[in-house]
Amino acid sequence: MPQQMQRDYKELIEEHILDFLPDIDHKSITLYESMKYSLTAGGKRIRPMLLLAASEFAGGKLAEAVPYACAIEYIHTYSLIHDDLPAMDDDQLRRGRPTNHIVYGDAMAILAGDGLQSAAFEAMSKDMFLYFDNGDKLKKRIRAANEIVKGSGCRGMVAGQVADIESEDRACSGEMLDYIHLTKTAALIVAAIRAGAQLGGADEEMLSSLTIYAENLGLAFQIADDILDVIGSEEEMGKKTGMDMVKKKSTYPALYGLEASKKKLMELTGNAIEALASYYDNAEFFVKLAEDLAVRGK
Ligand code: GRG
Repeated sequence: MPQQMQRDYKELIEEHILDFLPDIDHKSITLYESMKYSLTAGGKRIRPMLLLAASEFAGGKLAEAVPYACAIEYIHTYSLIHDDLPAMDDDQLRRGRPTNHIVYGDAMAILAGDGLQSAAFEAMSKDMFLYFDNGDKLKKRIRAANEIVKGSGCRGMVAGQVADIESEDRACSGEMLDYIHLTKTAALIVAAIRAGAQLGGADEEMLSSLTIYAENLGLAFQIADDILDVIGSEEEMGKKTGMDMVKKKSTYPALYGLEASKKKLMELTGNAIEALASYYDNAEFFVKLAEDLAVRGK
């Protein structure tokens, strides 16, 4: 199945990103405004794009994957809001705008994150109700939601955030650093791709190839982010750079140096692309996305 361009997937997400927020009582309008503020602040939409692309790649209908694509972006956005809080990274700038707690206060930012997380699960469960009498489609949806729950939860992204916080100011082994990256960052990327693949009905062989692609891309993504924190500009990143060193964070450049990190980024990108080599031109979207991310960190 030929894949769309990054631009097409992104447009679809921008069109629907607010559609799955629950109808909120006017008395809670600040909560809605706060969630909407971060959702429409201009993220790259990598995870929902990957979910849509994986679903199409596996033979699914694009429109049917949209609720799950938006759900994963809600979860990602909640994680960024919470990560920026004073109790975590204490950042003032995100996606080129003041962070959620700077605009709405700490309490509302915590609640906006909570609200986005539950909205994600409401979006997916509401979609499942539509397929209650279609066993095959319902199973695909349950499998997709399960990938997202696992990737974002306490063996995935949340576990990674914990390990990241606990590694601050400490000497960190290469093994621990890989664990942090694989959980904090790669787990949600793997979840996006596997959820899309499950929705589209991928067989075991395709699921396994896509998982290898996703793990390599997820690690590469974090290493590129670490490199850009050293060499990138605030304008390019939409957030303050150079903070990993200030906060003595465990990163690839800190542990291995900049050149070795760039080499690792290229190696992981190559591995990701290689994992989908047998799908030839059908994997064009995935290949281009991996290359584009690698170029950012070059
Ligand atoms: C608070 C449970 C919890 C988890 C936070 C996502 C995260 C975990 C922390 C953010 C800090 C960080 C640098 C994480 C690594 C993943 C990453 C590079 C996130 C930014 O993702 P992009 O670049 O952001 O896709 P946009 O804004 O484009 O969506």
